[in-house]
Amino acid sequence: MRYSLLAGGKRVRPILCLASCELVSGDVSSAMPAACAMEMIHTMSLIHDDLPCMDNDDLRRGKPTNHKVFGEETAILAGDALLSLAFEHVAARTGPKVPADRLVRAIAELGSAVGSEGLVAGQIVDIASEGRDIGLGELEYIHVHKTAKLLEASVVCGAIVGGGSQSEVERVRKYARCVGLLFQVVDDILDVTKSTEELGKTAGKDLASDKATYPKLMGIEKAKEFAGELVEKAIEQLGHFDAARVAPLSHLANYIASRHN
Ligand code: GRG
Repeated sequence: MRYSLLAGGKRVRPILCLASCELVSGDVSSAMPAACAMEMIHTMSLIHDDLPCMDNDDLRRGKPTNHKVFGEETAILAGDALLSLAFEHVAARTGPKVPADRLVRAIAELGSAVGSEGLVAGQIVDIASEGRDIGLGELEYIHVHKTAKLLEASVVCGAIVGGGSQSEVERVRKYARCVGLLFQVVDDILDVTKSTEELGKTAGKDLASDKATYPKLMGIEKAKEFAGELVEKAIEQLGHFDAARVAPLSHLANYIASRHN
């Protein structure tokens, strides 16, 4: 559990959770257990995604994958235990300043982001799409569920724990939906541009591979335009909030749009 959780990574989900709590003028220390839980769930999904029965990857965050080091049985159990610890951590460690009804709402958000309408839904459709052509609608479904749902839960839980009103929570949810999709569109663009740079080739890895990606389905220029529209739409949602508190989330949207890894 420690090996994968502490292996590095950008920590985008916990940062989003804390920034969202700050946006609604909440006490950031109250959102720390939820922020850590997001990273635990994200890490468990990476451990399971890398397994031989899933993507069968050897490297993650620049290190050998969990199952390569500890074996498949331990990797599965480490993932299961991280998932369970995430819920225990939020429930047991969120301080008494957060009213119980808010805590329960945050835990429900977390559960729905992970289960059969969240990460698992995205993964199962992704697996079912292997070896056949898919369109933009199905690609979006996969990314919304595999990637955007947990980003959404991170932002929404930060706002709930921070004491945001219902309308504030719904605004940050819209922000997160745009940022979640943006995250994946940029990932797909980076796959093309990075492999083009690394290999010195004109066609990037993903344009050549079978996997459906935004650049492959809409072309690289249109994918970049789409990313630009998503950033604008995300930042638009922040217009309603205190301008002095908006900077972290608006910079994060721009960071996700312009990141290089
Ligand atoms: C939840 C029970 C349960 C199972 C999980 C395996 C699985 C089902 C879902 C796969 C989810 C997955 C691996 C989605 C990809 C998400 C993604 C964009 C990963 C990369 O995120 P970054 O770039 O990575 O934030 P770092 O390493 O920086 O944290």
